[in-house]
Amino acid sequence: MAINYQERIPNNVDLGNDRALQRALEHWQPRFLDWWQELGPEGFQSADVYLRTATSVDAAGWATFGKVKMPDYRWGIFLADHEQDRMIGFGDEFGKPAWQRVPGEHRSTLRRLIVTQGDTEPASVEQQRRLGLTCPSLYDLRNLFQVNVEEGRHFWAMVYLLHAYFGRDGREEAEELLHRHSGDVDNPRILGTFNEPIDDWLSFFMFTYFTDRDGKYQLMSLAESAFDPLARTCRFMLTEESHHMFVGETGVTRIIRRALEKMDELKSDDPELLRKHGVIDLPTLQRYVNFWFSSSLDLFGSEQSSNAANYFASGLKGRPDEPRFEDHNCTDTVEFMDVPDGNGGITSAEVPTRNAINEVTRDGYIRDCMVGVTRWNRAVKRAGHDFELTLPSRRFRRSIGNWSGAPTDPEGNLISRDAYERGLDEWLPSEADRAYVRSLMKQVIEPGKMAGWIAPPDRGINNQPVDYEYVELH
Ligand code: BYC
Ligand code: FE
Ligand code: FE
Repeated sequence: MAINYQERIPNNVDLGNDRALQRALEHWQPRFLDWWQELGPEGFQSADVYLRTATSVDAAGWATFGKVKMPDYRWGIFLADHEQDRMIGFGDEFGKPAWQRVPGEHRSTLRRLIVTQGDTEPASVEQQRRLGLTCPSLYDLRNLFQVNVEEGRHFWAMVYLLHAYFGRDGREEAEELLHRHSGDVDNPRILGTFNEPIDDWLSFFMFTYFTDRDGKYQLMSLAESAFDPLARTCRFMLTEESHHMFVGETGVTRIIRRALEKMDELKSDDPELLRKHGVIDLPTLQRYVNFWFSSSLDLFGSEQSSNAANYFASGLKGRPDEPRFEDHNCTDTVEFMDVPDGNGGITSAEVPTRNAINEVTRDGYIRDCMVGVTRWNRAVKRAGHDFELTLPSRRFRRSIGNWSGAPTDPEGNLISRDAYERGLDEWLPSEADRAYVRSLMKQVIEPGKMAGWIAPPDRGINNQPVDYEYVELH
């Protein structure tokens, strides 16, 4: 297959003059397209979708809007602009020049980090592949597809690094990324959350709010990497990530708005009554928050991690916004954290900062998650209701780290296993909740129309009206 490189694969990595990379991509690209057809958005491959495409990294090119069929989307390869004389910003190599090639001693660790990041991108597309069939509006359908094609591009971004810097091993890993599948019992995606099904739009908005935000924090950590091509790749990915979280935050805002309207109309906050009128009650929303927040917290890894310490020491992975910290060495400091003492109590552990990097990153993430929750609560309060959404404790329902398997309530109090098992029915979406939410999922595709459980957005995309035909179905 002949590829016209500048046209077909927009890039700023001089792909047109890199024969080895061309050969690797020529082999991989048709397999990517097969994967997209098979496991990408179901039922919409021939629709014209109003999409943003990155054609360059400058202000004029990074967000070019137009209607395209998704299989014709131009998945490009972009690195943020090269920074002259960039220095390593943390760890044992602090102040030395950033690496333009992969140092032999870090090769396998770096490859593993890139593969783990790369694995999540196609996983999310697989998780979301059937959502188009139940979209609440054309506006939302378009946003789903925007997220999907950009996760596809993030997949390309990691495959580019594997192809360009890791030789044969890298090419093999790039193949494997197409073979693991979300939820596959024999060959699942690497990280837990990316094997959870997303078969309703409430889960989609929760995922883009909570799980894409893990993406933001992991990309910020990798954007500090001493391996300059990885840092620059992640910096550009972050520009796209903010739209994904916007979709999640505004999606939940619109669900709340609709619920509040109904509560006013009915003069009631009775979940049963609200359900009869086809909206999502706030306690149900809280249970979905509990599920997706706790699941996403696990993605940061263990609170005490020698892996994280090694990444930091060797300069592979820093902390989000590393320049904001005063100490970039972190050999003389400790962090304190609560851990279960093994006898039903809680004790404080002193952990060398380097080993606590995952927890430091998680702290920033939790603060960032709170911002939207506070905004949601303000809307509820302004409407005159006293319901408050909360984030559960970071100890709640964890499967990774110190609190893994420790039975706690959402406030983080250790409780008996029995009480925990019983509590879960009330704290997490029940089968009945899921069935109810699923029952609302009916496709609405008339331009400007919204499903009854969600309010319209404040504005359209790229200054288009809300009733613009964002997706043309044929
Ligand atoms: N599930 O010391 P530990 C995104 C493994 S999201 C399963 O605790 P470490 C996106 C770990 O690999 C961002 N396994 O933690 C969002 C290790 O295995 P080995 C994705 C897990 O090593 C939405 C062992 O447990 N990017 O982009 O510091 C849509 C002990 O490890 C989990 C990244 O994650 C888990 N939750 O790992 C689309 C960045 N957690 O070595 C996209 C790359 C840990 O013992 N990954 N393990 O075999 C990393 O930086 C790190 O590997 C982790 C933490 C953040 C995952
Ligand atoms: Fe991504
Ligand atoms: Fe994303």
